[in-house]
Amino acid sequence: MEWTKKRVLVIGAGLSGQAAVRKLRRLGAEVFLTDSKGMEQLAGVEELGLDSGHLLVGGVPEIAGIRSELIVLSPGVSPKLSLVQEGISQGVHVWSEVELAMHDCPALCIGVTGTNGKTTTTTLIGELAKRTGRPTTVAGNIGVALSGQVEGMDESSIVVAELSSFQLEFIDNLRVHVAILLNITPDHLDRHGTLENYLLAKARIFKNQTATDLAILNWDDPLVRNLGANLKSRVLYFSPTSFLPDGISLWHDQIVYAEKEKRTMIPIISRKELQLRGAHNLENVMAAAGAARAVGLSWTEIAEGLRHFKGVEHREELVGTFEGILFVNDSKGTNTDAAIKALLAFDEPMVLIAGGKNKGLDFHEFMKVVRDKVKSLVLLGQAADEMEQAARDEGVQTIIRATSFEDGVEKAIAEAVPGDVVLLSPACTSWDMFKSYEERGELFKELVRRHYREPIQQ
Ligand code: UMA
Repeated sequence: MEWTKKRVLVIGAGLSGQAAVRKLRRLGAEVFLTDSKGMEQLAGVEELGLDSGHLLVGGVPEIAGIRSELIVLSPGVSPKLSLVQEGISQGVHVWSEVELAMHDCPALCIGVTGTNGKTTTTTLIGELAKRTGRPTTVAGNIGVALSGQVEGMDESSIVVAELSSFQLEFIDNLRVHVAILLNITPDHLDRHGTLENYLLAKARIFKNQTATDLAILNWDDPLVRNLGANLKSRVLYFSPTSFLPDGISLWHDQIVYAEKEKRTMIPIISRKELQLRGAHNLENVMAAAGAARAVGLSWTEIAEGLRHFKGVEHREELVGTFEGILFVNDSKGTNTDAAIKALLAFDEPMVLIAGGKNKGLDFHEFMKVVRDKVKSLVLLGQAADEMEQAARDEGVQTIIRATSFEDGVEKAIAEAVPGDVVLLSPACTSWDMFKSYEERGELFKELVRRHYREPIQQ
């Protein structure tokens, strides 16, 4: 593609938008950046060095005045935005930032999508891929924009990309050589409208695969399993609950790889050797093992990597045990399915801190699990009223309302006794009170540590 003087409009000036601007300018394009926020609310934009004619922040500019040939859309910007709609109606191409990042990158791309487990799986694959000795980059929805991370990579390099439905919605030629779809449960319905649309966006990860590529799919999730029949690529299924004669699955307590044609079954690792807790983590481990095998690691090397992996921050992260109470930070649990999985990973009596900004989800199924697993529910944030109503409908006994995040943590500590778990797993985004789930998780850890001053055991 000829980039010199190509007029490109980047929408959204967050991590993705800024990384896109830097890449486009390196390529020689003429870049316009817009954001609904004003300069005073945007960090890092000044350093991009765009002049006032190209920095169109604090409102929505007229598409006609820009005459852009390409729009690069930040993932958090809805395609329903008038600017995007006008562009599309005028035949302007729309790319997501990941398409721009990868369009000239010759590296092997491993992409991970799904509703939950993406970050754990992406991180784990990154750790495993590094064991091949090949240059490896981990980026994408995980919190680091892909643009800028993949420069200088060649055919021998590996890019491990966490890909969200928002990013996949606007890919064009992005080819994901090893594509993983972990699971699908309702999420981001405020953006996609229906579960079907959300699934369609996720399934775009397979769009440009060829017969030599690999799709790794969850056999136990019918929506995911059914996609396998219509893919151009080879399919590897995994099942965390039952034995598969072809694929990666569970045989008693062993994770095994079986090949029907060769009549072989290779034990990979016993689940007891894994440091990750919870049945859902088996999905992540199995998918990651399949991807690692596809880039040439032996099963023994894979087992070694799996044995060492401790998990990721803000995802069922063990903060520490203070006065006999275990504190768990699952700030990344931003939807009901993730929060349910965190609840099911612990057998101890539990105090749950939940709430934040709802993503258009119904809380009733979640509250059934809360009723069965949780002794006290502390609610906070914008969604607290809606959550309390669902909790009452489902018969949750002890519901406590907090006036702030700090108040919520103090109230949760007051409810807990030695032997309990205090779990932050909000089932909501953090965006009503924080910039990100990371900021929320950091504050949770800090408040807990501050309350106890010194940990009794870590
Ligand atoms: N904006 C507008 N107009 C709009 C909407 C937003 O101008 O109509 C502007 C905002 O004012 C803001 C900018 O767009 O300045 C933010 O863009 P963004 O929301 O795309 O945020 P980025 O900082 O670019 O971060 C994005 C991902 N965020 C989202 O998808 C919401 C990050 O995933 C990702 O790590 C990052 O790109 C790098 O790839 C976060 C996330 O929450 C972790 N993802 C969702 C999830 O995992 O559930 C999908």
